[in-house]
Amino acid sequence: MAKGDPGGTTRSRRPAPRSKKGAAGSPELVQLLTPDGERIDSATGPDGTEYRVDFTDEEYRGLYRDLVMVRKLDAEATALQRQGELGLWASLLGQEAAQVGSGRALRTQDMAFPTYREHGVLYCRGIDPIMPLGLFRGVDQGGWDPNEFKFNMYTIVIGAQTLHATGYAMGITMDGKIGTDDGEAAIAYFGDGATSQGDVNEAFVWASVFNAPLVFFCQNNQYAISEPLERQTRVPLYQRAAGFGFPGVRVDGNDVLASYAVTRTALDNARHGQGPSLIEAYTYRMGAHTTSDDPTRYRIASEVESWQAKDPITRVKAFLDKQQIADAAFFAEVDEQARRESVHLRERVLNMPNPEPVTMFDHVYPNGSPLLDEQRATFNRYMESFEGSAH
Ligand SMILES: Cc1ncc(C[n+]2csc(CCOP(=O)(O)OP(=O)(O)O)c2C)c(N)n1
Ligand SMILES: [Mg+2]
Repeated sequence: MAKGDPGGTTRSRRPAPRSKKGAAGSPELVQLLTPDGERIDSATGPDGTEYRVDFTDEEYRGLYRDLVMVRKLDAEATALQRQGELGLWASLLGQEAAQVGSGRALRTQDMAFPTYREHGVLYCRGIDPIMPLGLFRGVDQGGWDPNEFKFNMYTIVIGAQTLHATGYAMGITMDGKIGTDDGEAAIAYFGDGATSQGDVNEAFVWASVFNAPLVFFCQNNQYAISEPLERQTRVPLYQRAAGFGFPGVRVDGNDVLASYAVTRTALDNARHGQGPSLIEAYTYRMGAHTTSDDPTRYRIASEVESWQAKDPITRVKAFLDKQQIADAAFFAEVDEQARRESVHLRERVLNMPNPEPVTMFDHVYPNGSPLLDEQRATFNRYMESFEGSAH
């Protein structure tokens, strides 16, 4: 999607379709685009909030392009891992709408705290998509500047980033950067499994009692590796928020429009001093947990097929097509761009230089440390011991 402020302007708009409370099959789910590509004008959340989006045709096309791009780049990364070029990859397949919708809802000044799967949000923040591949190839530790892009480093420790985000958001308040349209907010991404972690529950408490400008964005992809959702909770996850004293909403995470709408509203509420909220993006991990996992060991094919019918990209394509917002030439051009960029990504990954082993001691502390200097010297002596040998 083009840079700017999608949904926030008043250029040529589509006429309003119907309005709806909840969505088909689930009275709790905020949905603005059905799996068949039907637009719903507005949807009401559990606390009565009305959600709607107001995009130009160009912005709709931009969202479609984002979704196709992130899926294609992700597929390329999976292929690279299969060919031994990455150590591991955590695919976002199936979660594109939750990530692009929420990622595009962030304003420039907002800070995001990802897990290890948020390649779509990373893309929306304008970070070169090769960055996480360097991390999973083991040639660097991520490589992007969190402050420049307002996107923190990937976090593998489940739930830890929710505490980092809470501290950051409390800092926003202490700096007096809330209360206006230009105010700041933070968003913490985590999974359904992470909700069972102490860190996440502690983050809920702290964010709540300090009224932190923070959006907890839980992508409920139904699994924590092989553990299904029913092993994490007896109540819908968004309802947990009530016990901590802030609002929660469940959104159709395969609907890019609804994901955008709920995230934009939650962030704007936070920046205006209304405190934290929880978004449960109800979605499905279509692929394996990571390339080290075999999901056929713990879930049945018919379940996967039932979610294929709710594909996040197919429904946007159907909508664009039905509304004649895009034609065959546009779809072909997007596919071609995605193909070109994935080839380019592959070429660049294969040409990433291998770092000197001793560089692992760099960047640990900004100003170094005597202990690390000693370890570096020991390591250098160890490496030198191989010089002249066949190893
Ligand atoms: C503190 C901690 N415990 C265990 C793990 C191992 N682990 C890695 S991913 C994962 C499951 C996470 O599931 P979820 O929060 O639903 O996120 P998803 O991978 O589905 O996006 C676990 C248990 C870890 N990385 N960190
Ligand atoms: Mg999960």
